[in-house]
Amino acid sequence: MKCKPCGEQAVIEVRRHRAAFCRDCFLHHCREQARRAISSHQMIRHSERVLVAISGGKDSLALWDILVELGYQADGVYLGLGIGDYSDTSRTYAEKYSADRGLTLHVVDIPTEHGFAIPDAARATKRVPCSACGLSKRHLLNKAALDGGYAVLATGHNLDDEAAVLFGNVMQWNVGYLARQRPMLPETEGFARRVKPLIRLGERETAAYCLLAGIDYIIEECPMAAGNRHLRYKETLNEIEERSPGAKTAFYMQFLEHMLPVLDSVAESEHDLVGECSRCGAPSTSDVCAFCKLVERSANTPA
Ligand code: Q46
Ligand code: ZN
Repeated sequence: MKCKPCGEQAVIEVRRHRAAFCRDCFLHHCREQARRAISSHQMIRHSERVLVAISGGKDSLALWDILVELGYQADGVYLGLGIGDYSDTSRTYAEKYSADRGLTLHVVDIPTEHGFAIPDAARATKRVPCSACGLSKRHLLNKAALDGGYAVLATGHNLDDEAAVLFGNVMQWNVGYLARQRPMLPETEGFARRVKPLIRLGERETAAYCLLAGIDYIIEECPMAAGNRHLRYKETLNEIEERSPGAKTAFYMQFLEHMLPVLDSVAESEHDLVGECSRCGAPSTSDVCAFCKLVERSANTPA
C-alpha cells in the first residue's frame, strides 16, 4: 500500500477517505482535519488561550498535541474522578505528557476538593455513574476555564463519540439535546465557549495518531463505562459502517449541515431560561445548581 499524498510506503489505511498514509502524512492529515473543523465552525482564534480537558486517554492527548502543533496556546486540565486505579493511572499519563513537553496541566481532584468520588455520587443519586460524572465534568471544566481566564474549553470528542450521542438523541427524539449537540457552543453569561476540534477524526485515527506521534495514553476504558448505552450505540454504528464505509460520517455531518440550523430556535429558547445558582453562582435553571445538589447529596449519603 502506498501513501496517497506522497507515494511512500503507507502505515495506515483510512477506508472512509479511501486513502492510506505514511507516518508523516498521517500526522499531517489528522492536524489538517482538526484545522478544518476549527475554521469551519469558528472554534478558536489564534490570539485566544485554550483549555483542553485531559482524561489521559487517546482522544484528549491527541487533541492537546494537535492544538499545540497547530500553534494554539493550549493548556490542559485533568479532573480526578476518584474511580480507583483507573483515575490514578490516567492521571500519570496526563502528567507525563505535559511534563515531557513542558506544557501546563491544571489538576482538579474531585474527592479532595469537593468531598466525593464519582462512585459515591452514583450511589447517592441512585443513578448510573456516568450521569453524576457527566454533570460534574460539565460544571468543573467550565469553572476551570472561567477561573483561569481561558476563552475556550476544548474536549476530545471524536466522530465516533458524536455519532453515538447523535444516534441516542435521535432514538429518543431528544430535541433539546439535539439542539445543543454542536461542535461549537458559543460563550454565554457564565459559560466559556465549548469546542470539539476532533469531530472529523474517528477513534481509530486518534489512537493511530498517538501511536505514531509517540504519545503514551491509558488504553483501558473507564470501568464504569461497561454496558452503557453509548457503547452499544457505537457498536451498532460500527456494524453499519462495516457494511457501508462512510455511513457514520454522513449521518453526523449531514446532521450538522441540514438539521442543526433547523434547531437554532430551540437552542435559543432553552438559553432564555438560565438563571444563577444561589450557592456557587454557576448558570442554573433552578435556585441550586445540579452540581451543588450533587455535592450535598453525596456528603449526606454514607459510603
Ligand atoms: S469517565 Fe465518567 Fe466516562 Fe467513566 S464514569 Fe462514565 S462518564 S465512563 S467518558
Ligand atoms: Zn451551584
